[in-house]
Amino acid sequence: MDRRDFLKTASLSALAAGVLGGNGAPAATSGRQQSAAAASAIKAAGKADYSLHIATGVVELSPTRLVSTRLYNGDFPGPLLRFHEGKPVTVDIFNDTAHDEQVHWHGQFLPDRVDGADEERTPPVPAHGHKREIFVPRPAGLRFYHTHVRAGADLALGLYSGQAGPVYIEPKHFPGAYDREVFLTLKEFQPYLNRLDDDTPFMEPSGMEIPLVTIAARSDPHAGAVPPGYELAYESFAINGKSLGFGEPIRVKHGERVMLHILNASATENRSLALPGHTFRVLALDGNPVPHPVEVPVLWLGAAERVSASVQMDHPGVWVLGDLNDGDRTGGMGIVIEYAGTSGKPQWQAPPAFKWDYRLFADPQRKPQAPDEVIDLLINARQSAAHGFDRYYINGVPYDWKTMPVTRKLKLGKRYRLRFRNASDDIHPLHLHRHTFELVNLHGHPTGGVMKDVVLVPPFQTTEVDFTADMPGLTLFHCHMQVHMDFGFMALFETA
Ligand SMILES: [Cu+2]
Repeated sequence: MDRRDFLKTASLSALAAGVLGGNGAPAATSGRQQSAAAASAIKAAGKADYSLHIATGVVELSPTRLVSTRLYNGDFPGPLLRFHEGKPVTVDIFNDTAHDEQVHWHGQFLPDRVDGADEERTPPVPAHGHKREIFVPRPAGLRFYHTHVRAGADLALGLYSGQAGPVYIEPKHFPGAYDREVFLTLKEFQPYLNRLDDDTPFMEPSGMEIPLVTIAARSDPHAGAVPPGYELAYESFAINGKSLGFGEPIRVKHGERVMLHILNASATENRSLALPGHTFRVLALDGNPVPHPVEVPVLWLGAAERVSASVQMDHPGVWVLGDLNDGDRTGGMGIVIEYAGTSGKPQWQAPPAFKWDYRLFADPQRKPQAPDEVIDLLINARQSAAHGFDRYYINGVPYDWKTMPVTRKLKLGKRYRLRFRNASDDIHPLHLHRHTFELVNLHGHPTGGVMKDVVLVPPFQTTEVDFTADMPGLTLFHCHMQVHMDFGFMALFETA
């Protein structure tokens, strides 16, 4: 039985368990009947390539910490979905919860009816219901799927849950210059709120644009007089659903080249990773090959960012591949790398000082052409303005998630430049659905050739990205931090 068959069987068993009410959840009778009806309808329509079953389950982060949360197929991460670029795929999604769900296919070029967002008018996966999706996966590379529902103050919903999993879309031409492929999904569990400023020091910006500082101060004159807005904090940290030291180590051999496909599936946190005595050769960002692969001692990943990097295993020992933040790493954000024939306690050493910069991976020759149009997006916040949460504004408007209006119309085939001007004191991972964009200017420095779908925009800095509006219909743009997108940090484009 190959991995694919195994996953299918596993999801069918999960389905059977749900229909019989044997999943431990106190499912309502009507819900069970609907599940049974859905199951027979699907049987009639033929077998899907993959099934995703959304239900509350338990993740065993360690023997003494088992966390109850919403999961795909009862596990974290959700199953690795391997697609082939351009080859149609069928996915059945079963929702065994009392809340309508959206499964977003992050980083793919799909129709708005499939992409997975209420704002794009994708039909939801109804509570206690089912939905079959058929689509053509593209582009090749590391993508992912995750819930796209609004959580607001409900920390059981959205990305605060365990609803995320990797997608790998096989390219038509396989590069294959490595011995082993490892998928790592980074995620915190047990979220709670506090009012502390949790800025991580290694993410300090390298400079501030004074006009943006001025705008921030003017647009929130009462900031000094109110308490700070709620921030997310977490009790538990894990890679692939296991806290550091509790999962199986990654077993390697001296001389091997290991390809790491890393996904930061956090609701809110930016992450760093290092492996003592080793460097990472960054080959792709957000699944897209970079023009200039280079070796770096540290990886940084904003929420929803992905890095594909190869590591030459030439430093035998038992090592911690972990977050630079000591509290988060010792709290579980790490995984053990164990060379064959070595033993002992996993070792950690802080890496040399290093500054992550997307321009390291850019094409120095490339000078992106002027776009057809520039769209200015000025970002600011008002502290504690949304029932204790900070409220976010784009060009002075917090997105209205109740009416979900179109923010701006785009012309099909035109090239647009998004100019993000961050007049807030947070670093934001900004995501555009259904498109890949090119980084063209970072804090006044022109660049070219790095293609992404999420970009980290530091506080009080300007970032510019170019994209072609080649996907008809609705396209959502938002900060990928759940606590920001839920409180205004969103815009909706319509291309025709
Ligand atoms: Cu944000």
